[in-house]
Amino acid sequence: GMHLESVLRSSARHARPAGLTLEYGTAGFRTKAEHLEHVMYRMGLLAVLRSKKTKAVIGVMVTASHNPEEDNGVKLVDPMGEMLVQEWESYATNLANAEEHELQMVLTNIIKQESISMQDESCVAIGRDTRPSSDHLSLAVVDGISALESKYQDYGLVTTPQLHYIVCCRNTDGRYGEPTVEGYYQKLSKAFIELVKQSPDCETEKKCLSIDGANGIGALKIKEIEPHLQSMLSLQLFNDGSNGRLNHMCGADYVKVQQKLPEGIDVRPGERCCSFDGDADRIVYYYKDSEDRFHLLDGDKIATLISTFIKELLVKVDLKLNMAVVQTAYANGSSTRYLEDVMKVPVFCAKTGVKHLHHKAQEFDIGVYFEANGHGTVLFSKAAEEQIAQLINAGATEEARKAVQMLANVISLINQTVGDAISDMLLIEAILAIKSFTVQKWNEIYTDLPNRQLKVKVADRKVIDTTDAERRTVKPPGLQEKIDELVKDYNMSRAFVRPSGTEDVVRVYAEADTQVSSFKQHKDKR
Ligand code: 16G
Ligand code: ZN
Repeated sequence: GMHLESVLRSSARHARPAGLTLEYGTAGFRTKAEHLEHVMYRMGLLAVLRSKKTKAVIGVMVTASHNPEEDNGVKLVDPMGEMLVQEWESYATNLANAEEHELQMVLTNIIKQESISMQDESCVAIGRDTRPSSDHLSLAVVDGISALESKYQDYGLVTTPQLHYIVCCRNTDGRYGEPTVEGYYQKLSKAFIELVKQSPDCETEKKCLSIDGANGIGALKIKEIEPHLQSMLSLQLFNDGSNGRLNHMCGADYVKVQQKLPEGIDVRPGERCCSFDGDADRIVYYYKDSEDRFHLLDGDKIATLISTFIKELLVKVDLKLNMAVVQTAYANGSSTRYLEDVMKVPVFCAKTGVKHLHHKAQEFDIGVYFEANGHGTVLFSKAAEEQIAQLINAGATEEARKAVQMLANVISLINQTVGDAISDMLLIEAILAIKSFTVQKWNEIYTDLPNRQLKVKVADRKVIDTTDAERRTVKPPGLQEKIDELVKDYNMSRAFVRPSGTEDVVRVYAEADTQVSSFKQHKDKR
């Protein structure tokens, strides 16, 4: 048809580099920014098709998250603010890899297979991070959208979770909130202030938190939300992008993997700090003690803090909602043991990648999910939200009324569409204030097992195949037996290998109750 001719004409302006094949992986497409123009254009096209198919606004986010500044990437956001449904990932891959002369055929196939009616309305919401390449690349997305004569709205510089929030608001008639960045600030800050007002020392103590903005979009947005917080939280922002490079020696991924302080942040002993990643969908906390030792509070510690808090509130209001925590293989064994044995909260393990955790968490009235790397949120079922809303002002005691109000505010404060560094940070800060917890006290809830994470370059990472939520390998033969052999000489030990979904490497994880190697004894024994 006529539309597809204009698609091909504009496509010539965003030519695909010969021989480049990419895959829509765990977090969309991700590679060097200079190789992505055709992908952006084509994702603009795909977003329009997805919008027509779902009869809803679809999001396109241009970001490469925690990856280096010269990289970029793109992912699509589905109507409820969720990740693109898995069945469409292969359409994305096919479209990105099609030769120029195949483009029309690939598009026609998607339209046919999904029975898309091209006359239907469509609208795409676009967002981008602060990378130098993002502006230009997001214009290529616009070009794709325009080639199919679709409506769109460019929200410009936003965090990934802000775009997810906006898409969800747009498709729920504003029931989730006002579909603007300002609406997001208002929703979150109102809930935060109401929560913090419940803390015992709210009048006396100013809570000071140091934030490493990873020189990215999160820093920009922290500056915007701060005036809304009415001095209920005093923030000190570092790595705000004014000198350093994005994610360079800083940010949540650096701090988690290196297990050390980021550069560019001034840390006094005992002071609470946190790091965002490059698109502000991850957060980790940390502090240094008086002996200069570094202590990390990762996604597992955050999941524990939040789920404990919610469970305590549920007991106070006498609501029988089922709550579970969803983790990945990377979750520290101590966190799993604490949640199951002490908190009596059921814990489930999902494959790496937000979509897997999110999906599992949807099975419960309240599903708390966090990856150890700091990506996570809390999902409340519709039934849970309704039960909580009905109890407002109906509590038997003052304490129960307060607890219901707090639950309602937790629901407003948490970004249920996706993990969100700003929203998670505000919830954590509110919980610490309400419980009068210092960061040390939070850290002492349980003690992490020492652990290490490495990446190994191999010829073909796809020869490794895993099962049991990536905790065991089934291929190549013999590998799992070798791992078992090494692990069995240590207490509380666990190790696994898995092919990365975002890089051409194999990841290796190990933990045990000691960092001292028994390798020597092991050899002596034989
Ligand atoms: C992506 C995922 C993240 C996961 C990471 C694992 C999303 C939005 N992001 O960044 O959740 O932890 O990939 O990467 O799903 P890996 O497969 O290379 O270890
Ligand atoms: Zn991210």
